[in-house]
Amino acid sequence: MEAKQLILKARHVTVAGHISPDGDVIGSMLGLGFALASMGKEYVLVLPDNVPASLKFVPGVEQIVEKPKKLAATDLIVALDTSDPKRLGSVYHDNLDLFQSVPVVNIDHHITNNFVATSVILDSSAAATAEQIVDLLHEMSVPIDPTTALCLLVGIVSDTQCFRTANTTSRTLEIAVSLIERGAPLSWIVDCLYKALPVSKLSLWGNALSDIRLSGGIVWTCITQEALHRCNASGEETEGLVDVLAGVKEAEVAALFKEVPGGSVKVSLRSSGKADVARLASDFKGGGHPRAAGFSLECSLDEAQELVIRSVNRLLAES
Ligand SMILES: [Mn+2]
Repeated sequence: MEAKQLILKARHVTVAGHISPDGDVIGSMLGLGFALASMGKEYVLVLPDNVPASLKFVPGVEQIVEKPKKLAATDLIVALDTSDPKRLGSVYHDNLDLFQSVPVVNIDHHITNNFVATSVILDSSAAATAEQIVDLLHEMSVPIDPTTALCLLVGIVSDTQCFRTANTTSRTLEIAVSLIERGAPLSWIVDCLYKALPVSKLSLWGNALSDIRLSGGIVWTCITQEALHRCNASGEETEGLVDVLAGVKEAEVAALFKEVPGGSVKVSLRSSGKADVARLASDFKGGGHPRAAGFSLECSLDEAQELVIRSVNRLLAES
């Protein structure tokens, strides 16, 4: 059965998002949630992590159940912006029986998608999952009210970094226009997302940027646990730093290495287009898009840098 039929048929829908939630997954979850409410359906929104403080401005965000223990009975699970069930974290691992027994719809735009579900809507040409939700609501003839439009525009603005990424298409802009026409306040959203720099974040970035390295076509830097403590910054305040590195003129690939407690390193990669970093990320069991991808390594910061810089060099030589 198709996704829209599954949604139209369900009375109670569980909408799930991915670990390290971003503006796209939160905007998409809330946008779909408000639409489900207007269709007279019961729903619950669940995340395996906390909503970052920077996204608390999105209307309805208090409805999101963070790190639920066990999911309640439901007719349908909808996993958003999630390329792999593992990206649902504990929401998936602690509810395997439920995932086996009810239909699952996956709506995603990552080219590395390998989600096996009852119905998968995969559109790697969509700049954001929120864009896909707009299409789905149109297909189901569900009207989009101003609050729903706002949430969905948050998803599009944040995944395209304000309509600047390479996957921003004329279709993305058309959908954004339709949301603005339905009452979504674009400049307010942009202010909420981008005029919101805490000093701790800037001092962390300053620290990391003063230690920037460039070799071959790669620019990179690291965030240590020690720097996070010293700057009084939270782990989520590294969000966006790799995109600053991606603006470096001399580099084809930008990398950010973030030390995680417990002995692992989170690697975020950006490419100016020559090298496909999604390919490299999938070699390391991660995922993403050709120009933006990430993965984790169980090793020290030094080892991670050595391994990744070598792999990126090889990738650049091949492309
Ligand atoms: Mn997304």
